[in-house]
Amino acid sequence: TKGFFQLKPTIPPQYLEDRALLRIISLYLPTPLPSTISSDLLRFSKLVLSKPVLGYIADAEKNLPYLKPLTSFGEENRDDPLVTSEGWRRLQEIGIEEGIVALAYEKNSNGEKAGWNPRIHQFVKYHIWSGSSAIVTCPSAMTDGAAKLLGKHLHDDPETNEIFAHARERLISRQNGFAWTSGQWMTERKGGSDVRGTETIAVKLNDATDGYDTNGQPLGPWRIDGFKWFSSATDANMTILLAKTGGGSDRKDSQISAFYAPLRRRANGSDENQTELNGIRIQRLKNKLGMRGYLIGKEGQGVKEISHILNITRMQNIISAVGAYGRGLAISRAFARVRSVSGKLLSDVSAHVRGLAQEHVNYTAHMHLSYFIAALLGRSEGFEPGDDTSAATSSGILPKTMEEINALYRLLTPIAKAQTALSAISGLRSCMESLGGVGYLENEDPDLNIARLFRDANVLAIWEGTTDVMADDFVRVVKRGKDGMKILAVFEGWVGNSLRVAEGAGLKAEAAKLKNTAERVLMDLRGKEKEELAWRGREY
Ligand code: MFK
Ligand code: FAD
Repeated sequence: TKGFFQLKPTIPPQYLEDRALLRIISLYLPTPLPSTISSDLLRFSKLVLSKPVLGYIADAEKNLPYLKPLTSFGEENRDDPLVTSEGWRRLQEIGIEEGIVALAYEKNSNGEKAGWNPRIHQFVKYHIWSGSSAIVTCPSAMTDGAAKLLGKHLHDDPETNEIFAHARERLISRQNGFAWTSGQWMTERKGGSDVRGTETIAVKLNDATDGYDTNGQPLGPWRIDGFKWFSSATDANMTILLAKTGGGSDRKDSQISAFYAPLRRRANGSDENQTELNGIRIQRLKNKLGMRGYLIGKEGQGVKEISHILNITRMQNIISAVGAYGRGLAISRAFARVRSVSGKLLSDVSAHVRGLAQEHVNYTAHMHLSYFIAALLGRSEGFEPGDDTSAATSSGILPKTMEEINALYRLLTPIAKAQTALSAISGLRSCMESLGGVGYLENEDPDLNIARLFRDANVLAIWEGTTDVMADDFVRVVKRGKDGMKILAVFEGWVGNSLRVAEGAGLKAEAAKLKNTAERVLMDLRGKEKEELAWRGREY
């Protein structure tokens, strides 16, 4: 206990000191910021670094989920064999209460105008949450995507309208106990990037009475059998999944369709909260089905349907990446303020500051790309520019027509998903190094644990589509007939506009460099065949 001990760095609330985040707020939310939002963001910035929340993270990290397939008497545990930690559950509850999903929906769904872009509001809060969430943001991302998808099918079919509306109401709720989370089951053993090899089969049953649980609750007329290889939120209340319809996975005429399935059904009893799994067996936390569900949309349109989720979860992935990066930099800054080398604080060592400055530039650039896309998402969901007074709207940096907004959102999401994930991983690695040996330790202070942020960031480049799959997606979009050419024209317009803004801001050399790259990429995209481009997608 004698000798030197390093003073512990203190991370200030992010709302007070993350300049990139503050710039995003001043650009995309009204000025002055409504006091309800600013006081909420300040309170939340303190909450995420508070002792109880840090304790939940530590608990969730230490007590990993496990399966209890049998009861103490050797019978199959039909209630719920999955056991999660208290910390994980509390973090999920905090996310729900704080509206990490709900914020995107609550104003618009009441027909009440928010006066600001709800997606920006949601993602600013999500950003602050990201570094303390122990990745409960994964189920919340899928929940958001599922709410969006079900919201598109509320008036399709009298058999499902009420069921989808009921599920959606729970997905966007802030009320713990009532609120639901959702999974997203696409990946199977044959492949996750390419889901065409899906082996899970859905068959419509003739006997409607089969589709109810013992309490008369509907479970769905489709019986779904198969094996899902990954399921991130196995504790979720429902899932959206892909399965083949039309006679079997090997038949040529079978096609991929999307399904909604409750994961838990009410058990035979009066207790409203007592549930059992909906015909699912969890193997090694891998799911074997035999469940019941409802078709979403038309048969054969499964990939197209589930892409509504992908375009939300990828956006959430983007904010997770920049959120974790932002937290890592906050830790690096805090450390530099208290750690001395050769008699100087690190914050006064020019080489160290230069390294951090480079990371901050990179972080800021990715923040701007990310929130630009978040703004597009809000606009594509019906937020009108006339509804707000933000600097972004008055400066005209956002496109005006719905066609441009949708096209840019479609094209920029995969690019940013791949790019922010890779940047956050490499940036967090630098942040680790900036703390020296302490950075590498899975240390006991969850607020300073950059190693955890780095470890968790690595999955951001894999799930929701790997880097090359995002590159492939980008190429597919621009090479898809007439629509692709239109999207490319919008992209070209946006690049041109961005270059003009850069030149106007005096960044002439940078703009010239970017222009060269942009011209080459655009020429390739116009002139080359899809096959020629696919392998170069990563470069773009
Ligand atoms: C903490 C942050 C959180 C995030 C949560 C993470 C939890 C983890 C969850 C997962 O990892 S879930 C699994 C995620 N899996 C993937 O992301 C799969 C990656 N692979 C792809 O994205 C492939 O490109 C794809 C499976 C979509 C390819 O399948 P296909 O059958 O070859 O698709 P195709 O033919 O390109 O598209 C079929 C239709 O869907 C087309 O419409 P049309 O029929 O009208 O032509 C496409 O335009 C449309 N489509 C595909 N992707 C789309 C899309 N439409 C809009 N947006 C998209 N992204
Ligand atoms: P593969 O598709 O076999 O990919 C292997 C390699 O091939 C990769 O490097 C990839 O980039 C490359 N590749 C594939 N296609 C192409 C192409 N067209 N061009 C160039 N290169 C290509 N999935 C779910 O459905 N639900 C979940 O809840 C879920 N949770 C997950 C949680 C975790 C922690 C992880 C790690 C994964 C999860 N996944 C989930 C699965 C995830 O989405 C897949 O792992 C991912 O999409 C990649 O699929 P794959 O593992 O089959 O790899």
